[in-house]
Amino acid sequence: MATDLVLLPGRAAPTAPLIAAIETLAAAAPFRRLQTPGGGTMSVAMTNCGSWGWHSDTRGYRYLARDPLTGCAWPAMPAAFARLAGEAAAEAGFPGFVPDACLVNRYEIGAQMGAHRDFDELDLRQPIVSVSIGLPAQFLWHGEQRRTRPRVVELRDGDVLVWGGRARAGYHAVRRLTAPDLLTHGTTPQGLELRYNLTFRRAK
Ligand code: MD6
Ligand code: FE
Repeated sequence: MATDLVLLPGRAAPTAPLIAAIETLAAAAPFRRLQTPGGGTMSVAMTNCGSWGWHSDTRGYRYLARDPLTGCAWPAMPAAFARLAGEAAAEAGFPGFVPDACLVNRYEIGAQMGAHRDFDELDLRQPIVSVSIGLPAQFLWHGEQRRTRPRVVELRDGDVLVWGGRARAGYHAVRRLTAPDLLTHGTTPQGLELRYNLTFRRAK
């Protein structure tokens, strides 16, 4: 794995309490499929919690203090989320990480995320902590150039990926989510037929 891209396998397990918290916050700030600046619709549904929420529409990418769907502030970040993110960052070598934004991604079967860089935060010395929940996914690390053939990182339920330093500005993507292989998985975690990803950032 690239330097400064640190996988903490199972660090967020068990994920049932995280799923319950996601369902609670999604009741206040519903999942929605955002428009891309180019006019397309993302296949991943998103919502946020914390002081800032990541948003995309035809005007571009940015952080907003209020949910444009409801006009309300984003739901507060659960204390357990902030603690998990801070502890995982410290274990990966980034002490003092205090997230003010948590983007919640929901992938149904068939959803994917194209290659991108996370570049909308003010201080790129701050890491990102990413928590995977539910179905496994293949995370694709391209690195400095979008066209570089990616390294594949399998992200499973409860895995935490911490990302910072020289890796912070790298291109990455998530391969199209496929139906679980019942031979290798038996049943899906908690019967979840989808994947959630929490990405904790310091936006401002
Ligand atoms: C995902 N994650 O895992 C999408 N970005 O569903 C990301 O785009 C991401 O996991 C920056 C840092 C970590 C990530
Ligand atoms: Fe990203």
